Amino acid sequence: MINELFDLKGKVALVTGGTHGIGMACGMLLGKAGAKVVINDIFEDKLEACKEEYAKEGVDVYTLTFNVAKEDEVDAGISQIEKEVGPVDILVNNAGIIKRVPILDMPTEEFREVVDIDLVAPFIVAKRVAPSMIERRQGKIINMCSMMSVYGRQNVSAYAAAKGGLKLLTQNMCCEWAKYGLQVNGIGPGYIATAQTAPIRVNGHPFNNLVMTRTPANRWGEPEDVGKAALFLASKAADFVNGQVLYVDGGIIANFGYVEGENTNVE
Ligand code: NAP
Ligand code: GCO
Repeated sequence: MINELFDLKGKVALVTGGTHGIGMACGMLLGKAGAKVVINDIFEDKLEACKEEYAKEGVDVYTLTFNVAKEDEVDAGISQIEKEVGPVDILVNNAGIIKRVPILDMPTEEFREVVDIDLVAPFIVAKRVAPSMIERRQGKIINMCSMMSVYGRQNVSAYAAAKGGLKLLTQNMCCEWAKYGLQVNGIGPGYIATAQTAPIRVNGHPFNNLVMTRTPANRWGEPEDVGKAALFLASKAADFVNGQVLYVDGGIIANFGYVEGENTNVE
């Protein structure tokens, strides 16, 4: 009974941006749960390289190169997946970028690029796979949000605006598609140790210290922490979970913060 809840045999899962980091962790666990996993990336060489890593863990992935922000490439890509693998049952809209630039220094084109990939692209890909899910009265869409879906922070305005929008887009997809048997949810990772956060994760970097003190679990998350949440949301166990963002953040969102040596336990 319990294993059946998380058994994804016979399901086709598409993970965008799945050649490393959080996307790979999601693809790996969905594959280990029995799904036929399709990994997308924008660069062919990275897709070839990741196949070996997946295979080492016993997961044979199908790979496809397309830019998630280009609607014609997404349309052609999904058509190829439907033809060669099968209709998409599970979509993980994981691909994303970040640019850490103060608003006053950020060229509008760069702002648009971040929003295009982090917000418009999940719209494009979900809109392309949803009709088949609706026809089959089943489907799981998981949008990779962020704690920046609810928090701002200096220098990540485009990213936070996109991830905030992605939270509400997730809720709207739920409003329109839940009645057809689709479950649409988000995952909001906290600070996770990947290439994306490498620049701010070096020991001694002030930001690394901030994350360690602001995160009650007192550690950076691992991509696998997020992959487990994706497995849950992709499984039967989450069939009545809809329009939610599941934060995988070690408690950081729940925590106002503290300073060493504070003495607030006073009458
Ligand atoms: P990452 O290491 O930068 O990986 C992002 C992936 O997206 C890469 O595989 C990248 O491919 C791919 N990608 C970027 N633009 C693309 C495009 N136009 N078309 C197709 N693929 C594209 O990031 P990560 O840390 O694993 O994060 C994955 C997701 O989680 C992102 O949406 C990120 O915003 C979100 N997130 C991350 C954290 C964190 O702390 N790491 C926290 C919250 C949310 P290339 O490598 O070939 O460019
Ligand atoms: C940053 C980090 C964050 C994380 C993540 C936190 O510069 O603050 O990169 O944006 O990527 O989104 O949830």
